[in-house]
Amino acid sequence: MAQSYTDVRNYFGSVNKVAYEGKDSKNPLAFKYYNPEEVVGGKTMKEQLRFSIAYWHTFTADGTDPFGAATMQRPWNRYTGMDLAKARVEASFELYEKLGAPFFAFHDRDIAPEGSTLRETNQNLDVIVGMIKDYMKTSNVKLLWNTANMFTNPRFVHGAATSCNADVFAYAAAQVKKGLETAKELGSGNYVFWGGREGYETLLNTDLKLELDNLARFMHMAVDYAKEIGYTGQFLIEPKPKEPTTHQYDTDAATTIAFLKQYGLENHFKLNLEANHATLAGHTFEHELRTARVNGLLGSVDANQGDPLLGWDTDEFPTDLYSTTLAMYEILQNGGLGSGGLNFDAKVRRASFEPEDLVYAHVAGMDAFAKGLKVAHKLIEDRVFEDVIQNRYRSYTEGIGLDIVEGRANFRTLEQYAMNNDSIKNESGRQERLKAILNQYILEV
Ligand code: XUL
Ligand code: CO
Repeated sequence: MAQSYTDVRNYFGSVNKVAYEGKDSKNPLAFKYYNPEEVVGGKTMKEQLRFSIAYWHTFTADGTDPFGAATMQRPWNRYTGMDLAKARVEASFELYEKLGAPFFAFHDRDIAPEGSTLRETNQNLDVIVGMIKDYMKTSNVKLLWNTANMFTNPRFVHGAATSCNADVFAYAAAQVKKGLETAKELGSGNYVFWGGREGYETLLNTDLKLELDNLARFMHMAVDYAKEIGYTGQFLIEPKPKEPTTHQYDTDAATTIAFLKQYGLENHFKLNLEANHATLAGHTFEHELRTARVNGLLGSVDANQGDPLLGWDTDEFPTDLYSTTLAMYEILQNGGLGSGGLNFDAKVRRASFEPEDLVYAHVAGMDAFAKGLKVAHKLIEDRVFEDVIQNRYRSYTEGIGLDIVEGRANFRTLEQYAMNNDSIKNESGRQERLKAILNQYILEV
């Protein structure tokens, strides 16, 4: 344990280090499926899952919503200002260690309060980054990613890199510059861009082309600066279709990939995909992961889930085994997440206000992904879907199909073929049978 900066030494006093007890355990503070050292698919679960805790939801958020005041009981809230920031660091490392979480993630403004000038804000940041660095020396916890909060302060009312106001663009650049220095200082594996206000409310006052060009200019400047200071972590963009803006430019995986390719950024960025952002975009989580994967751009995951009855980003802890299984299927097929991980961008419900709820929530999410990993691994090992898919597309492995994929066919040769082939036969897609098999695996693995 590093030096104590406050007089509280134990913020989660009633909680011991969470241990794996197996699926029959009734202990709410034990893992039922997540066994960090168990090997699944040639790596330990810890290495496969690379769990990360989100600073903003777990240590900074207070439970306010658009209709109600703060509800969260947080022992560190007895402090204010920089003392509060320091207490949060202590509490955070206590929780990482108790949960055995190997990573964490933060926005700059989660960890240190803004001062009255940018210079003062950066000084606050330096103090807390120094403290985090100290804690990292004596723990095994690493920074999965950091990012800049360029959406809370009123200066970002029209956006950051896509603001109509060049002074805001400059401020945002200064903020990301500092963020990249922080990433280097703390050895962050990745640096994330989530453009919460990089979008628009109405086209009636928006120069969409200039805003997109400026966003790309900003990203190129970030790439250049990282190179200049020797920061070698992976850049990630996190798509979301809307909220807080009506239309966010990085709408979904496909739109973001098109943006990266349009502006020559595709070799510098990958995607950080969030389950609830996928569903807000009208996609499944696995659709987003697959789209990134087949384009070689799957970088990291914000693990959570939305509520199908609510239309907004509820950021619930992931407990849906179908979703975690199909997500892990994509991640395993991707050969893992490289420097990325599964970051719980998830918050306890406003009514789950006790500190212990934070532990229950993470245990639930970690177990749900551990089970998903095991099921997905077995599905892949047994080639359940691979064999079905291979067989379904077999017409492209010979004859006219092979001519198509190998570039020997054209409209003339295809017309000739079709003219002589009036009895086309299709086969069933067997969707219901496949879903029943998926159920069997989830229930039995
Ligand atoms: C917002 C969201 C962010 C990003 C980081 O919906 O997901 O917390 O993950 O800015
Ligand atoms: Co997120």
